[in-house]
Amino acid sequence: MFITSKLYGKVNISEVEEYTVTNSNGVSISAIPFGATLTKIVTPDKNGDMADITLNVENLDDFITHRPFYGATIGRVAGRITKGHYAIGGKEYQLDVNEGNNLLHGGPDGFDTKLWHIETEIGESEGRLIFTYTSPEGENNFPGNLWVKVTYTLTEQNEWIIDYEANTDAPTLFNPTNHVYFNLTGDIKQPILNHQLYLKSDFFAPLGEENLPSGELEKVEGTPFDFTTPKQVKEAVLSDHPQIKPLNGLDHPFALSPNAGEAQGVLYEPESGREVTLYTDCNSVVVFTHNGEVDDYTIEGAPARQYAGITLETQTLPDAVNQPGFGNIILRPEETFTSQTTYKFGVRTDKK
Ligand code: G6D
Repeated sequence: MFITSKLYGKVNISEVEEYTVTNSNGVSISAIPFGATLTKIVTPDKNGDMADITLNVENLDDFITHRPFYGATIGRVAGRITKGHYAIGGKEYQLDVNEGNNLLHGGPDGFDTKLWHIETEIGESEGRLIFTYTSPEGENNFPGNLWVKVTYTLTEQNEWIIDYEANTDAPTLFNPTNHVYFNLTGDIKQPILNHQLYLKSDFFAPLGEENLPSGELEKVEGTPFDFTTPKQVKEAVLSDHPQIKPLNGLDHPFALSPNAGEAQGVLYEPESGREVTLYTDCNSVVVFTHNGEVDDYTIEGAPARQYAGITLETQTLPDAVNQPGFGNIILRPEETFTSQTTYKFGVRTDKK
């Protein structure tokens, strides 16, 4: 297990290094302190060939200019907050909005736009990248100062473990996620449509106007949202379901009932044999299938293609502060927020 670093880019006069943790299997994760952003995950396929299984921009300037969220830590609140507005105990709060009248992914100056502090730790069987950031009172008009720590751990068992920890000095909101996009083929020119997905989820959250959750939870049974038995992603993404057709794919929260140590999902790609197993203590995972080509920047000489990656964004159900029954994202001064998500990388030699 070892950690290396190299110059990745510059933010004004600040140099930004990319840190890479590599284990004895040759599996590695790379990340940068800008946005506490994951930039690469390299794993073997069934022939032992190594490749980066994530979608990301090629340089920091594109990341800063276009804010694609690829691999970024998202916060204070992932997803959308209706009209950027909420009330706690009768007190109303108005946050900065950045997608029409709504707040998306933490607002105009979300966590992905910030330069975090980074420390590294190396042990026998684990390597850690420890990111910290202080979000000042009033940032994106959120109340309270917020101290956040996000730790990326790579283990010898090929797990990327994300630990979140946060404290505040006034009641505020906190619902982070990581916006990693997987493409297990190792080639972002290949769509993720033939990836196989399993989700231990019996309900999904339908979206209404402006991609805001309707507040309902609908059974997946009998719909393209049913991944309780593994199936190809394209069976949902290319369906005519009224929740999918208008979006040209998935962009939906799936409700989870997590039990410690129990897999909540598996993403598998048969040609490479690569799989990622998801564990989390969150009550949902947002699956977004990169539903349109993005030509604001190029990756490997071409625009980021439609279906170039698929996210598994673990979090509390979106807009929870406004949707009864979606969970609690209020963080109070007397509390410490902790949450853990693990992506475990593996390979299958058969083609099942
Ligand atoms: C779009 O609606 C989707 C979001 O879910 C996604 O996170 C973002 O693009 C990158 O806004």
